[in-house]
Amino acid sequence: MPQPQTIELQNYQQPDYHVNSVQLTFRLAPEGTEVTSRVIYQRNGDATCPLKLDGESLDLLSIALDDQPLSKDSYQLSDQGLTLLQPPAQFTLTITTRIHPASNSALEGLYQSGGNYCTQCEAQGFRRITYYQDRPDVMAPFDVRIEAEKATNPVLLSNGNMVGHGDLDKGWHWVEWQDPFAKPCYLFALVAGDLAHVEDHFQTMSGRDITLRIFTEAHHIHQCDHAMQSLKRAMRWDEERFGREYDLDLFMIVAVDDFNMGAMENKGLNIFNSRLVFASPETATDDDYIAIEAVIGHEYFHNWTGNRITCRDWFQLSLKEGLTVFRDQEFTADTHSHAVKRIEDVRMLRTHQFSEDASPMAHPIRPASYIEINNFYTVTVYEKGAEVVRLYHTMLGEDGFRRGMDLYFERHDGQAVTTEDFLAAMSDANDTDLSQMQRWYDQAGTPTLTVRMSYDAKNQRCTLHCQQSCPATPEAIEKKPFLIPLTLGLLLPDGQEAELQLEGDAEPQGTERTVLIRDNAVSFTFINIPARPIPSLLRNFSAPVLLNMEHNSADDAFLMAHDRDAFNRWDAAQRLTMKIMLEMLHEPTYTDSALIPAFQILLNDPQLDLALKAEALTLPSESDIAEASHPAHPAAIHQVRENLRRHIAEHLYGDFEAMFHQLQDHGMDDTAMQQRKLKHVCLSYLMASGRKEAVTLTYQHFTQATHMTDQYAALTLLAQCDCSERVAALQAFETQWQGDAHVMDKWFAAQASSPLSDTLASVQSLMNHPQFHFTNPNKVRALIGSFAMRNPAAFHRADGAGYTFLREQVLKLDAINPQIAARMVRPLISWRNIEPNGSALMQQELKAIAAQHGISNDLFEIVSKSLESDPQIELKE
Ligand code: B3K
Ligand code: ZN
Repeated sequence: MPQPQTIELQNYQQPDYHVNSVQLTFRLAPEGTEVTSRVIYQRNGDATCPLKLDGESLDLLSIALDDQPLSKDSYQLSDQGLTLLQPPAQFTLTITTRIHPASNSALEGLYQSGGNYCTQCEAQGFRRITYYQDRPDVMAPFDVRIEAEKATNPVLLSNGNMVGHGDLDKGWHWVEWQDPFAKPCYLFALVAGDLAHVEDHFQTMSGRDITLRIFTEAHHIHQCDHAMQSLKRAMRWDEERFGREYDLDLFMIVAVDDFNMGAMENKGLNIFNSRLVFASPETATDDDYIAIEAVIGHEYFHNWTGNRITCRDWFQLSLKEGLTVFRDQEFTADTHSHAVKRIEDVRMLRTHQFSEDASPMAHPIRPASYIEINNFYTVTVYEKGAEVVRLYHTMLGEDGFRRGMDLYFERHDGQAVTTEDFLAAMSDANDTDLSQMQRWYDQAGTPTLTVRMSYDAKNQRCTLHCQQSCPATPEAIEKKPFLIPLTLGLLLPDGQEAELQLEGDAEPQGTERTVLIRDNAVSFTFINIPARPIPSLLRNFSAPVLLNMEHNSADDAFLMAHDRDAFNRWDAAQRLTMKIMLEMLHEPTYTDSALIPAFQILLNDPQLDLALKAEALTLPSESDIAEASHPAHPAAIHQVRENLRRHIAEHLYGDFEAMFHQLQDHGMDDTAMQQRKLKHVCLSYLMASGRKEAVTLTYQHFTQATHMTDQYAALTLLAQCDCSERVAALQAFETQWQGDAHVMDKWFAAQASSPLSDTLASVQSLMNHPQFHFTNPNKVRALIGSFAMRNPAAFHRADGAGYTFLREQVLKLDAINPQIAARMVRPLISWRNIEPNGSALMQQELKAIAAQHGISNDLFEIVSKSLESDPQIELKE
């Protein structure tokens, strides 16, 4: 196959033509939609140059320049687009194309979902609608006219404000929309179909009334209230925390069933995967409720960070995504709990991003090259990107950060900019040199921060010796030092915090402070420290690094009990249990005397927030342990984790049982959610004991459940246990919920993530279930994704059948939906970190995929990069 083209950041050039305005007319038909675009172009510069328009899978019906049909020799047409050879300096280009929404299974461009029309244009879907300069730095106001059969498509939506509508012949009608804000074409959206809506209103801080509408198929309309309330909370929060007000008079959300990701921030017309809109206590878990609120917030917040200020090019993706994730994290934290949100985010970062950063797909948050940009909507660009934004917040404080944001909005509103522009705004607004921050954008890999403490009792001096290093990653072998803020406290033996006075300070400056590490090695000496302290480092996870500090188990147990930083109390528990499990991998009978008493104190501590308890009692995941052990033996890791859970459960059975019965949750408020969370951690330990009575209790919890949170937690636990209650619960759940596609996704996921030995066979047979559809990404994620990404023990079975299954599914998917295929293949790419037998089998499947003719660029990029030589090994040679 011809080598696909690599796009490089260093080759960026401004567009050859600006666009003054865009008028689009759609005549909708499932098999042949006609799109007419009328665009006014203006040359950017003096010299004559061709106009290159992107276009894919389009039938060109007509083309005219200033309303004169163009002769065939004045343009060139290819699979990639259309080039006007010698256009004038300013002109109107009118192009009509035909596209095929009904057969568009890639879900990019204009496609149908459940008979309704919708679009997805980010990153490069607009070129599947019409010929255009499909790049984010071409911004223009859009006017859109939609014509369609009225009976089947009574609702016709696009961005901005509706400015007219009327009837046409033969039962058709039209609607016109105008979006006054110049936007890149990736934010264009169109929705048409038979949709109902709920409506509400929001009064902005300046007193404007905004109409809010959520559209869905009529039978889901009663499940939209939580999404609507979340939207209103998000709008208020953005005003209060960032001073940002909504700018149009109408804000719409549409829920669709077939969607490649979670949601899309199209200007004034967000399109959502319906999984992230619908919620009722009977059908959605507490986690679903929180996720819906977060994603509604995220897409809404893009209106300022993404839409009003957008990216100059796709290398800058983290400019909008990292920043908007940071904003949605803060929204959730302010609305619920800062500590719990931070723990969840760090857990996710460590499990998914640290492993990506250690994989052949490691890339900086601003990559320097790509083959397929859709492959870079990653945990690195999003979550590590958000951590980098958080670094400014940690170093500058809330007020300094806000000054930086205000300057960023003031300078760049209406522009397409770069991450350097963001850095400059933060720096200039605070009169601080932050240039070293640039390395976080340019270098991949997770830095390790090694800290050694020395204490001089005679002079009461405590010194922290800090060193940083970062492994080689594909873009660079040698790394320059990062700017790392280290937030810390020093705990004295009585549990009190020491006053922190750095050598040279006139006086102590509180008991917590953030020191900046700029070089590879640096020391900080604190004076007047009356006794040898136990350091509490990297509080609130002040930087996305691996902390390497020689804490013994007693220190960790001490920090678990006394650290006043809730995050670090949790992290001490993680470190303690991680250390035990790593020991157990070598010595299965290993026990640690500090653990059980520490867990018992934690479980029964009346002061501690329930959700924090639940987090602290949850062991590091199998993927986290795999990340910490080289090479990883997934089966042994699973066994060790289960053994430790059983050990804890046997010792604390009575405590877990008492706590389970004591927690009485009612309703959907934060307290009830926290109670359920802890209750289910207790139930999972009871099940880990292997006692029959625990199975009976879980089954009872399942049958008596009135909330999906309870029902699904019990179902998941039963699905992991080889018992008759498993069969009964799975059957009852299926019978009850076969009419609800989203709840059925949970049923698929519960089975696919069970570590039982016959899971692969069940997954294979579930692919023939009437509710499973290969063309629906949610189904693929629930069944194939859960098996390959959330079930290491089953996926890595020794005979390699899990890998073969994934290869077969990925190749089938690639012909339908390359974006999803390229997502699903990822569990295979970490083959270098797996024990030799599994590693060879995984590599073999990757090679088999690479050898297939005609695979998509999406899949090619991931597979070829994962097979390229290892930078770590090159380093050693
Ligand atoms: N910006 C979209 C993601 C688009 C993904 C394109 N492959 C959703 C979001 O991050 O808000
Ligand atoms: Zn986003």
